[in-house]
Amino acid sequence: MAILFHCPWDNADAWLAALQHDLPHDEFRIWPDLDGPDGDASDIDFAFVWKLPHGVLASLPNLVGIASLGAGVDALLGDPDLPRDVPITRLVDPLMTDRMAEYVTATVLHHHLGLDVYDRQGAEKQWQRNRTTDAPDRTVALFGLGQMGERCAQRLRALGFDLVGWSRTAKEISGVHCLHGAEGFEEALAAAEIAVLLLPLTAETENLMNAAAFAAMPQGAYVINCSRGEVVVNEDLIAALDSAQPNSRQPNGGHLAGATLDAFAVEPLAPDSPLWTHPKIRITPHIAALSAAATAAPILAAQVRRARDGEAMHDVVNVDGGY
Ligand code: OXD
Repeated sequence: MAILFHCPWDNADAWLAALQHDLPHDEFRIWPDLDGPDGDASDIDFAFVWKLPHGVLASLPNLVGIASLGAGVDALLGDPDLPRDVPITRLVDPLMTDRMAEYVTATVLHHHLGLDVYDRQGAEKQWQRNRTTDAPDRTVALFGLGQMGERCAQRLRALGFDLVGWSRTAKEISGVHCLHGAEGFEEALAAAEIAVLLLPLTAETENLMNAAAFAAMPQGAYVINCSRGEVVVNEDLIAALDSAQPNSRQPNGGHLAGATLDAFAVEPLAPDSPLWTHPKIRITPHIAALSAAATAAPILAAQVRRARDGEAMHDVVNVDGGY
């Protein structure tokens, strides 16, 4: 059998080598070559893909499974010709979950300790100590309570932060005040001194963080987007960062104190995007939870074996739910 592989990243060769190591008897067909040296598309029964052009999966008549090479599946689900009867899995790798938790912890601490403000003061050679807040007095709200949200909660709880969590449906996580649904969303926003976005991109989450949501957050709140660019309305974010606050104790005014953004609707972020140059926005190039070939390959190989043996695969996406 053959596996279709499409990994438009700079380390595609490392991925292919790791996958070939874990699936030594498979032939890998690298998009756009669906036929291989002497076969055709009907040989392909599995696809390991990231941002494959729409319609390709529908042209594979013998597919038994599709695996995303990343945690998110919105690009796959956005294919209007997606074969609805073939199970799709998201990549759930404990290494990626740990990487996300490290990124979120570092970014929360950076703002919590006021290092973002000291960076700006330093650029002006300004020696000034600012008011401090202790972790139990700082509320971090995690929007999205999947595996990554839960791991972030564990790490932040260990540091003593007050934690609120929000998800579409009810969840329970020890040490986290869990909220859900539309009413819970308002309560979570009102508490969110630091909002961490870990939501999948769905019809409900697109543009969720808009002017109304930012206005509902406390004065001086900070936003960390590790989900998808489309979840945040950038113009509204910039307006909330720039809004005049004459009585504010924030050194640079604005309803929001700042934002760290790791995901964008179009990547790479365009050079002329105003997000690059905004003094209160830090950009990272979608690195919060990078997937790693060495740990992902055995996970993906096990999914292939399950599908070929007629067993249910793990971490199967709910196509109608969008994640
Ligand atoms: C993602 C990833 O889905 O980086 O964003 O895996």
